[in-house]
Amino acid sequence: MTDLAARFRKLWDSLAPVGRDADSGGYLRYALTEPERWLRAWFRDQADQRGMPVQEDGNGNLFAWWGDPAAGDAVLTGSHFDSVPHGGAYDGPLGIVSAFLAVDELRAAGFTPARPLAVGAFVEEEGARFGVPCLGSRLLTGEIAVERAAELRDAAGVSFADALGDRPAGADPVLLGRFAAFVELHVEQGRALVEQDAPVAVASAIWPHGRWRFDFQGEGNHAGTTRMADRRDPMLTYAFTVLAANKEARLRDAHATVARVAVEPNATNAIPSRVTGWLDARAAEPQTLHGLVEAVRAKAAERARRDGTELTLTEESATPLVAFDGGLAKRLATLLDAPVLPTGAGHDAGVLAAHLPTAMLFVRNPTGVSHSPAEAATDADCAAGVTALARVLEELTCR
Ligand code: HGY
Ligand code: MN
Ligand code: MN
Repeated sequence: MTDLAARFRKLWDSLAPVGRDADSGGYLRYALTEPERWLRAWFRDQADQRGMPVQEDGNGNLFAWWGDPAAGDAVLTGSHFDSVPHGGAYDGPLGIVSAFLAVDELRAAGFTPARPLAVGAFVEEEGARFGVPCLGSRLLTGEIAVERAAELRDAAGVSFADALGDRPAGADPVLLGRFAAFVELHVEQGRALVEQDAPVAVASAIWPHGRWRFDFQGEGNHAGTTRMADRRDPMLTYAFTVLAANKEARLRDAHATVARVAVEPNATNAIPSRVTGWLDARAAEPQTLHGLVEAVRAKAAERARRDGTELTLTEESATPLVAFDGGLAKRLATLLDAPVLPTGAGHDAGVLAAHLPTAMLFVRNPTGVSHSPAEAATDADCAAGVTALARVLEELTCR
């Protein structure tokens, strides 16, 4: 194992156990809960060890600075700590651990950046607790209203503002204006690098994607005394909609997932009064995504008419097609002699890309699996990712 791989493993092991579920092996690192707060303290400690002052932006995002923030033209790197329920180890934290190690690599080489460099940790990237993905970066950039963000609530009814300990500060154009570029390193969520036998890639684009909430209202009643013909059962409309989403996505070579459902009253012997399902839909092209969601809506509405139920559809989050800065992607792919890949996964880099030149680096994931305990990366490839990130940061801050 090379020295860098060993140093990666040592730093990785310092946070790997935090929030890990002993049964599933997956992670339960929801934003601003105890495990993620431990990781935020770890972030501060790592920054302190490197003499990097930490700035909070009032939205839950952290920024560790190498150089004077007021000098402007800074290069930001980093990612997020939070996970989906029983998510993998690498999705998010790999970008933050790699960023601190890249700083170490640059310093060990005697490099001093000509412009400030910052390591960032964005809050609630997965949206697993408060329902809106990239909440921290959307707040920083003003892409979500503070009032809406403050009132987002988790399953226990705790608001984001309460979890944060204050009303979120919202857009910070002064801080955002201090960044000239953002580079996020992330574990690949697919097998393209395995197939191309390369440890690192540069991102070209993020598919347009979003989350839509389908509320089906029916009539609660007794499971044993209600004739089938007399029922207005929202579970039927929900079940049909799940199958319709799968079919319409296959017809369009798009992706549709209904993986979260809430049932009221959720009792074995009571016909539900209400069923809520969340659709995660993604496609390579915006018009394909729009067509997919509209087709699912129309099929759900048609079935609701037949079932005597009522459908309410709410768009909870939408991310347009993100085409990363082409010149930057090409420059980095040439620098690293790395392939260029699109992704169907959303990232804070996808939000920031609308505000400043942004790039992503992907690190090979042997399983290609993500949002699951099966997500993986080898120490050697993670070390290659650190080396690549250090080279990119040097290239972007050397003048
Ligand atoms: O859902 C996504 O694509 C990202 O992991 N938040
Ligand atoms: Mn993720
Ligand atoms: Mn992620």
